[in-house]
Amino acid sequence: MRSSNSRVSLLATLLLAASHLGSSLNIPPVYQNTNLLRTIDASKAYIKETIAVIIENTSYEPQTEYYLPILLSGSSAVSYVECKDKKEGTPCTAEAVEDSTEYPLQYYKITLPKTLQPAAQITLAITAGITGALTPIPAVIGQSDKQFLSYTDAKFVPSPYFTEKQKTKFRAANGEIPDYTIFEQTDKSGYIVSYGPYDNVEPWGTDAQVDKFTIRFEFTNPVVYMEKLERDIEVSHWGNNLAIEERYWMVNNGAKLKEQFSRLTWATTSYYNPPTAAIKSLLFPLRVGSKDAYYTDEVGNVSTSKFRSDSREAILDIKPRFPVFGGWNYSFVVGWNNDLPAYLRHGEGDSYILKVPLLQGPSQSTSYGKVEVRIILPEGATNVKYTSPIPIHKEERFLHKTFMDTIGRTSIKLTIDNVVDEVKNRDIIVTYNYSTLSALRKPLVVLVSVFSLYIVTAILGRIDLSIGK
Ligand SMILES: *[C@@H]1O[C@H](CO)[C@@H](O)[C@H](O)[C@H]1NC(C)=O
Ligand SMILES: *[C@@H]1O[C@H](CO)[C@@H](O)[C@H](O)[C@H]1NC(C)=O
Ligand SMILES: *[C@@H]1O[C@H](CO)[C@@H](O)[C@H](O)[C@H]1NC(C)=O
Ligand SMILES: CC(=O)N[C@H]1CO[C@H](CO)[C@@H](O)[C@@H]1O
Repeated sequence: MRSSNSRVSLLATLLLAASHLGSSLNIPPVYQNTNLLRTIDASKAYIKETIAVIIENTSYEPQTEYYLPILLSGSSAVSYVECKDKKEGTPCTAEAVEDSTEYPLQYYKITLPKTLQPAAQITLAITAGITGALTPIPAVIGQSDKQFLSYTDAKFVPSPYFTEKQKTKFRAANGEIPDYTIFEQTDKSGYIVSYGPYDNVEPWGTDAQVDKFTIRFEFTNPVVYMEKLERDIEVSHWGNNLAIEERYWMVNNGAKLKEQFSRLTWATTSYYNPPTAAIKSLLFPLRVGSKDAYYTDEVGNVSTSKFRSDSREAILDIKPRFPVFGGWNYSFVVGWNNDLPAYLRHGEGDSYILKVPLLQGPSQSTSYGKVEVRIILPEGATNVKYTSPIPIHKEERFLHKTFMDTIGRTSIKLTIDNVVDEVKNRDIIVTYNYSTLSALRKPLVVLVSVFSLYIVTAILGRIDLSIGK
């Protein structure tokens, strides 16, 4: 993790190691964590960590910035960090900051929702989604075996500040927890393993000794991971339609299947519908009013899907052609239509406001390696702006050409890496200008094509093509 290779920075790193685990950020010790509760929720296919902390300004200056390091063990990565004032609900920003540290810590700089005066306190609620932190142990299991996942983290919550009192609660997916590290003040009750309360914990790592705990628990659900999702949102003023198509590259990241898959065993046990670590079906809760849903894969239309849409709900229930076991992958496409007026509003002049979910996806807990959302607007749409509910990592603008298009449709492609479905169903707001003239382009093109076709036919009709009558 140490990136420096020149002597000077090595020296600097060594000097800093005496303070905060070699962090090059030089974080001033201006706070104390008065009371901190960390909750680690492992009931999903990824980790949701929540930190509720009362912080106090122990300096002589008003403060606005607070630092939070997150420990990344193994192949884990932070998907998102969000923060708010726990009492008033006002959001605060959390941004990842670069530093060179001896430990795999990712530091976040949190800008407080309001300036904290000396001796004043504020309670922060910080949530983080962490992917790749759950390891199946054993890594390989039989078709009807139970699946167990393992999680490792630091006993004390990493913090560059002194912590007066802290406690950690780990919530497993169910009560079957065969192994867990036991320290002083360790308790297991039902789904929860808790560590602490621990009093007067020094800033993390100053004593160089970083205790870790490992918890292994049963996980009866598949670990659904979409390596990639391409989501197209296509607006048609002309057709008064909003079309959504999603192309998924799915993998089950759970324990791998030991022997050959036995369809017979599967068929006989399926009758009792036992919990399984294989992906048997995926349920897509769509927005009310969704229609014309379809589901295809590499082979073609898959008939084992159900779609139900009424005035209260719209649900697409798909069943892959085979149960997707650990280590297996499956690619498929789903799509549906919606009436445009439910998503599009006409603003001032020739401006339009589109409000549509950035991410939808299945109801089973899911994480995504890469999400590419393409928003395809009509031909001639200009002045495109958007407000995203989550940070976008890459943006591309292009013209999307299809049948009967002249200049191509105004499109934007937004790429987001490492997403967890915690952030799904939040709307992206896209505004653009679209003039009446542009709106006439489509019917004009159609008219002109039909007319030219007519002329050509008429001309051809007059030419005598018959051979020597
Ligand atoms: C695809 O399958 C669905 C579900 O059985 C069926 O309703 C639909 O007609 C099929 N579509 C085509 C094009 O075969
Ligand atoms: C899916 O599995 C096949 C066969 O094991 C492999 O060749 C392919 O690369 C995998 N695709 C993905 C997206 O992992
Ligand atoms: C877009 O429409 C708004 C509202 O009519 C107008 O104020 C603005 O100038 C337009 N922008 C462009 C680039 O046409
Ligand atoms: C200027 C001031 O009031 N500083 C205070 C900041 O908070 C610490 C701890 O509460 C106090 O000891 C300081 O006096």
